Amino acid sequence: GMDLAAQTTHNANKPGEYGDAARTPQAGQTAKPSTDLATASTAAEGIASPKTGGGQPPIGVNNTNAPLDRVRADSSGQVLTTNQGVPVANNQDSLKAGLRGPTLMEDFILREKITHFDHERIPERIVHARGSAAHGYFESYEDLSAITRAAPFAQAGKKTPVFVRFSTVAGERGSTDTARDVRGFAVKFYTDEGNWDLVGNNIPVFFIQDAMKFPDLVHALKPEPHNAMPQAASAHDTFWDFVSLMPESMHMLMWAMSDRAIPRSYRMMQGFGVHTFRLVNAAGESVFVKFHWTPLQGTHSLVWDEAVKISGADPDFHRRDLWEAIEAGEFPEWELGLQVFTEEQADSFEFDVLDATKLVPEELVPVKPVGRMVLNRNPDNFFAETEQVAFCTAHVIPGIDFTNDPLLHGRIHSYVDTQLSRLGGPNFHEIPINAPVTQVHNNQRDGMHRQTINRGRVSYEPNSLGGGCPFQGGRMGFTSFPQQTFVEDKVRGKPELFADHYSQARLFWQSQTPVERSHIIGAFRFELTRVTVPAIRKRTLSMLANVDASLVNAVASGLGMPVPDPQPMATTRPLPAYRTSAGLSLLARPGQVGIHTRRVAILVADGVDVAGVRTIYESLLADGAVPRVVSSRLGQVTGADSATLDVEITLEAGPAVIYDAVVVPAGEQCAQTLAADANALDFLRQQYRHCKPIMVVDAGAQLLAKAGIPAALRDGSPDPGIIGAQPVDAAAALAAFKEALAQHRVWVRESDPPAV
Ligand code: HDD
Repeated sequence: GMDLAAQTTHNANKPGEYGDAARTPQAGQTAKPSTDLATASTAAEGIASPKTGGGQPPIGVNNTNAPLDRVRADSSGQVLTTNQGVPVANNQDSLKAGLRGPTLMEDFILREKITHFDHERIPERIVHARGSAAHGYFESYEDLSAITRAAPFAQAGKKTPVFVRFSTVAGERGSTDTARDVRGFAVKFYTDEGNWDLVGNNIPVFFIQDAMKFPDLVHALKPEPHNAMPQAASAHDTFWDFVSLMPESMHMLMWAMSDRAIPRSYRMMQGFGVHTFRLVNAAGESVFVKFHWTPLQGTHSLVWDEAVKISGADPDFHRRDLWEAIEAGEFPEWELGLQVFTEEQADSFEFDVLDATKLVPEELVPVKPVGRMVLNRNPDNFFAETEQVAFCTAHVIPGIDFTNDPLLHGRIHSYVDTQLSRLGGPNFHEIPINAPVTQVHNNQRDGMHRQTINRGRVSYEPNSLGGGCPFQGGRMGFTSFPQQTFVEDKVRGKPELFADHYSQARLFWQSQTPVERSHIIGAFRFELTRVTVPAIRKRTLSMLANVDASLVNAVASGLGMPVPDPQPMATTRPLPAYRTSAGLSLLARPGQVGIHTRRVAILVADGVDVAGVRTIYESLLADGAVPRVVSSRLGQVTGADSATLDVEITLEAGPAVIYDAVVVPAGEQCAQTLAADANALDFLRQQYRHCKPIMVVDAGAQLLAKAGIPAALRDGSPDPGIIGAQPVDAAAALAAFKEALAQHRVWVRESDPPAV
């Protein structure tokens, strides 16, 4: 098991880590207790949660925690020092020749402080600069040794610590979380056979087929080089210029224009390894595999207008959401699924599994659940952990191997290489967050910022002076799968099947519900409206014409353009005729997971039914939702019966878009007061427009009328998302409201253009 006490291996390079020395505070030091790993997350301590029972995080042992104690610093009760450990007497004033005299060169305390500050920033990631991360563990459901010798799958119930970083792709480090973009989903497994990084995205396919095109793709996507605009957006000329000349991007564009690219939360999105990988067992037998992460929180997205407004209201929306959920003990969880197939099966597919613009439909190869991943601890320090973590597709372990996907091969080079400049040298593997929990022994030496103090005179192999150590592992070690290679001419080119750019884009479109299709049309219309060159719009439409007639007609009409001829295809082969694949639709996925972590605003003013608010508040809280009392001003409001209620946030500071639903409680005077505040009326209009459940009690209904919100749908039937409660049936109304909240959105209300 991964129980630290039972751990026999220890990293000789880091002798203090597992020894008692690391756990016993030195005289005069206070150290964070690290022996009880289950409660190591101080933040999660003492917070009762239905998931965690008595306030304890689950037994998810995370043994990345103890090794990091070596480098953790806690300044409580400590004197301020320089980096040399010299106590500092005065941290306010520089050393001067007289109170009004010049600052002295000899002020080493000032100079050390400023010098370190001057170098605080490191280059941001060229892509995926904006991200958020958390610690946790992966637990295998079963022993998968029949198909892979990879350590995390060695036995049922085995736990492997992980560090997971979610990210956007295009935006810079300080950019908004809710931009329309692909999301990175990078998992570092600290296995007992070394680190394995599964560096995936929340979309199972990619824009391009060959790493040769990656710098071009990123240059086209990033802010344009002459004026550095736009930030964190693909809606500009250079991006669409490039992709419309690269029809292989069509499938990925369909996903990127869907609601997948505006997730409600990092906790509510799927993850994919994208490429076809190999699993290899101890006997050296191999199968192909695709990796899928499915969130237990359900898969949910924002609507575009909401995403835009959240960018202003809370640009850290996803970072905050992940952080707060973990602090509250609502540990996000994903199930890992594998699509396993043989090389022979792959040969029979109508697409090439080495083409990263294609997915393997679940109807062809079902997804087999093999384990779960729980994130249960926030980082202690953003820079040291989230910023310095280095994911590399080259980091594989025995049992996991590559295929000949040309995109993957370029990545194997790129990730290690980029860390050399981003993290400043070849020793980035020694940065605590990147260091494996297993032993590291080799003859690599020196370089910038070397931490390890290698002992002895031997740094070569073979050697006799070191007794031949470290020695080659042979069958114990990583052995590349001996895939047969064929003697062919050197060539720059692609297999024929790579030239089908449209059939899976069409499969995706056909698998979407009408609501999702309408959102995809809206996204293409928005992005191409921001494109200023008509020829680029036209060329993109000519690609869409190869996907679906209703799609291209709707987008063209939104742009006021005629539908052009379809772009000539790169292949003359007949395209495979897919029908639909249920798993590709977000809305078709089972998402009924209750109302945990759903944010509910309760709008109040003087005269509100305080007892009613308390009942609703406590009932929502009891089911794991996050209610907030919202009003025009902070302070207290006084109910009709002179009971008082604390306001938690204002309409200005916590606008509609950061909530999943709203309640307007009873109270005649309350409704009148709110009706005079345009912030309250805007709040309700936006909740309505974004298809969120609205509960109104008694006089609260007047407020909806004042905001111009219709109680009925266009066909005259009552809006199922507007739940009216009278005192007699308050309990039933609350139950109906929670049901609507669990569904997340009331799509039947939506229209394009919006009615309210
Ligand atoms: Fe990449 C970062 C995912 C293609 C080169 N990539 C990066 C991250 C993710 C992905 C999640 C952020 C990791 C983190 O949180 O630190 N990238 C993908 C996926 C791809 C993909 C799923 C296609 C299947 N990437 C790709 C190609 C190349 C790169 C083809 C280059 C040939 N990616 C990089 C990089 C980055 C990176 C430049 C920037 C920062 C870093 O690596 O550490 O090396």
